[in-house]
Amino acid sequence: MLETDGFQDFDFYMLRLMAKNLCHQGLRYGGDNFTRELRGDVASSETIFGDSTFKNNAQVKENARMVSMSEQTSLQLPELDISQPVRATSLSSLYQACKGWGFFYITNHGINKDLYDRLRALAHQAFNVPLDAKLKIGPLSAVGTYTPHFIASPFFESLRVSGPNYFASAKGLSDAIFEQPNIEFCHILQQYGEAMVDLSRRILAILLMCLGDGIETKYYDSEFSACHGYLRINNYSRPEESSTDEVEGLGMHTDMSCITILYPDEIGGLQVRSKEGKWVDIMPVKGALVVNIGDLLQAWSNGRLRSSEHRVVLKQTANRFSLAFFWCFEDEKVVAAPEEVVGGDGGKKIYRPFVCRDYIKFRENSERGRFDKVGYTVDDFAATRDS
Ligand SMILES: O=C(O)CCC(=O)C(=O)O
Repeated sequence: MLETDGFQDFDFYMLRLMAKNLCHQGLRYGGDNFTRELRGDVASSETIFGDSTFKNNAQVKENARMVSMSEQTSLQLPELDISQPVRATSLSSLYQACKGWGFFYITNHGINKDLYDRLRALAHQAFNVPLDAKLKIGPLSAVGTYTPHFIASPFFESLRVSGPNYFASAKGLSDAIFEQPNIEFCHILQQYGEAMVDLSRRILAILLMCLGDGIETKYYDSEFSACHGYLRINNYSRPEESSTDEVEGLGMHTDMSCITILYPDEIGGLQVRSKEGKWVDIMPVKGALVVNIGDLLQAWSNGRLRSSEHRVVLKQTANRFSLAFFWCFEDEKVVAAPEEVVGGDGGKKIYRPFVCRDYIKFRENSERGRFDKVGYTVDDFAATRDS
């Protein structure tokens, strides 16, 4: 439960909470440059919210300027046909992509376009209910499945649906926000959730093959069979004022998953940060889903598979929509790279073993790490001192 500092008025509290978040951790939606700007120029949360709406103030323009200043190019990533048995050449290019960028595409994934279109339409209805209804499942509720605007970014809101029973989770959400029962919403999310679980298992098995002969056979069941997943439905809205500048819709972060499967829309805007710190576009590819490595698999693979910092920039006036499915170790899992996996990298363990729950707590409890945003990553939490 969040500490309310004794404020009785919920709206006022939410504003303070948002402002506090923005100030304390230097804008999860703003990136490094903007962090410095904000800390230097804005003395208090009152300054941010002192006048009318946030969307029209100078901070947004400044944020847009910062995003535009970054150098951007786009990236060619391998497309893995997940419907076919994997070939040695595919494994090799997949491994290179995962080592270098932590991102790749999958094709022939079996997610029917009609299913996606229907899910998108129903999600649109869900985001369009009055804010009061959404806040019934917001950050101050027992479930916390709705993240309102201004928590992760002024332009971002999301709904979370968790497994293993996606129907039940979606029902809890839909009963709270829709006036009438919406069973179709629950069925569609169940179908999507179950398809994602199946895909996650297949992708993970292939990624283990990348780590060496016999790794998948030896470790898939013992290490990964208790994984679980949740879906985050992301809705991005542009600031109202028309501008050609880009704004950051979701700030730089790494995912606290083993892998994440993203169904982006056609608009684009996802960017990955290179090892040298440059932002590079990951363009949507028709019919393909985007997969990225999360912190837990980076740690388990002894850093051989990279969990990259990424973000979303809004380049067009249209709203943006995405579905991000996070496939994670169970909370009580001790994450430790096996000797054979470490051996492939010179034999030195670069992370100490840690309990998954402790890492999640570390991210959630630190101002800079909360809401999945970067500031702290698994490197800050578990890297061995001499690595
Ligand atoms: O919307 C996107 O393209 C990316 C979403 C994302 O990074 C996340 O939900 O963690």
